[in-house]
Amino acid sequence: MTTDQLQAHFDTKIEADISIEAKDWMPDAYRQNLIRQIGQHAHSEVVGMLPEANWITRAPTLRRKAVLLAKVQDEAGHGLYLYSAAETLGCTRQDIYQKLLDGTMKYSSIFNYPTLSWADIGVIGWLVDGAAIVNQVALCRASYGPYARAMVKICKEESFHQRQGYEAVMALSKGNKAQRDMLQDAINRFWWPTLMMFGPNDSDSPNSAQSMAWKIKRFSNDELRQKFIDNTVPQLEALGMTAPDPELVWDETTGHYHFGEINWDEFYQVLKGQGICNYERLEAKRRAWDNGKWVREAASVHAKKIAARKQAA
Ligand code: FAQ
Repeated sequence: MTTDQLQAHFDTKIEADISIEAKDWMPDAYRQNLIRQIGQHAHSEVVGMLPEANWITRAPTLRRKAVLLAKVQDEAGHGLYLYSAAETLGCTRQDIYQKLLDGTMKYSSIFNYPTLSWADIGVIGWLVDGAAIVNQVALCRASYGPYARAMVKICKEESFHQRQGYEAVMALSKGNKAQRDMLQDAINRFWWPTLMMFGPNDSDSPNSAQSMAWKIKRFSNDELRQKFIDNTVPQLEALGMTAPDPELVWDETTGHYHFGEINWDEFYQVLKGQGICNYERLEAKRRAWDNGKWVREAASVHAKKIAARKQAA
């Protein structure tokens, strides 16, 4: 087939909602866009382990500690599914991971904020995983099969994460004044950064139009952000807590909550590497990579020995 015929075949499949699979022909820009998004998503999962891991040794009870350990391990697993999905597009895991370490590939802005109290852990489960699910449920129908299938498995686990987070914040909301104050403080710090997870407003989102035309993204950044707010405000009210947004109000005419303007300067500063924890997060990942060098070398020597034995047999 000529390139024009291959392109026409690809367009027909996108139009008909037929998944694009790893061995199918695809335009190079589609491939590169997916490597960018899936790679960033994978990096977010593994960098996202750090703020929560900060509280594993300080969880208030054995039960909370066991749940947190399991959750952090789940995030590592999500990173692995996503690196595997990215590799089906022809990149290597090592190459994109190196780009994370060099600071040339992004990861979610939310993980550049510190976890200062135990309430932050509940709030991350409730708000951050809650936002991740709203975004990722839509990605279960992404046009690239390996990405969409990874998302189905990840969403099941993220739903559990969101519920455990809400259960943890519910316990604090029913606690004493110090516990309720700690929870309110965590909500105040994480509310706006969580809304930033959905990306810039649609009018400032350079990738959205093409990603939606290719059906990688099924909803725009603003549509998903609004959906998250509509889902979350009743949960906030049930806790008896408030959002740090004086403009947050139910709008009868639109049937949605109206909310105030996000501080986009802060968002872009964090993306440029100037968030509170950007340096610390990348340093932790670089240190782990260096410390793991001997493991990678031992594994590769072992793999070579096995291959040589097989060849000789
Ligand atoms: N942070 O044109 P758009 C989780 C970048 S997983 C950093 O709108 P796009 C689980 C964007 O990459 C959380 N960068 O881009 C968990 C682009 O830069 P580029 C991660 C951001 O791709 C929970 C530029 O801005 N989830 O939380 C952010 O169409 C708890 C222009 O933006 C995913 O990655 C941001 N918030 O839409 C783990 C979901 N927003 O590449 C541990 C998959 C935008 O041109 C604990 N990704 N940028 O240099 C997506 O759905 C999309 O990539 C968006 C951005 C919606 C994030």
